[in-house]
Amino acid sequence: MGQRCFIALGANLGDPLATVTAAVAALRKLPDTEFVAASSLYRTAPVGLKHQPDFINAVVELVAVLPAPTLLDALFSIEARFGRQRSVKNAPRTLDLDLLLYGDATSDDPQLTLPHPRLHERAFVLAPLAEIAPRLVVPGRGGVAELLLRCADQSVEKLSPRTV
Ligand code: PH2
Ligand code: MG
Ligand code: MG
Repeated sequence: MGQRCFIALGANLGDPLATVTAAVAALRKLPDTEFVAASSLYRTAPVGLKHQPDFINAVVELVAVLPAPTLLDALFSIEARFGRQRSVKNAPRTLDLDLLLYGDATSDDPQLTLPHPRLHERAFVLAPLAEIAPRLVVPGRGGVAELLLRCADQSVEKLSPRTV
């Protein structure tokens, strides 16, 4: 039996719409995983460092037979393929892939904290997550729909397929 996993995609450098679309296609092809769903793309205001371009965000659901650290390595290699450079925290990026949830696993490991430590307070994650898994409960945090209501002050815009 695999683990139900959710991955957040984010990009705000280069051609973020094309990058996130291509990254979803790369996630579809990951070995030892079964692709379940991809959210719409969202245009979102930057959270954290304000003076940077808007992001394109999305969330993908898959079932993974891979152990979480192996899945994380696979995500890092997709980021690298899309030209990700690591500088300061929250810097603009060509592609960020974050493992949000790995089944019900909880972990305090700084290399891989599960659930993702900030997912419950970020509309740019919760809006696409609630779109594909509206009844999902984040261990220790609560239901995604309720969590999203609490971030109503954060601006996210769902893009219609025509704008993508
Ligand atoms: N990612 C961050 C910091 N801030 N803001 C938005 N809107 N979208 C992101 O993906 C994002 C962010 C760190 O990973
Ligand atoms: Mg991130
Ligand atoms: Mg990241």
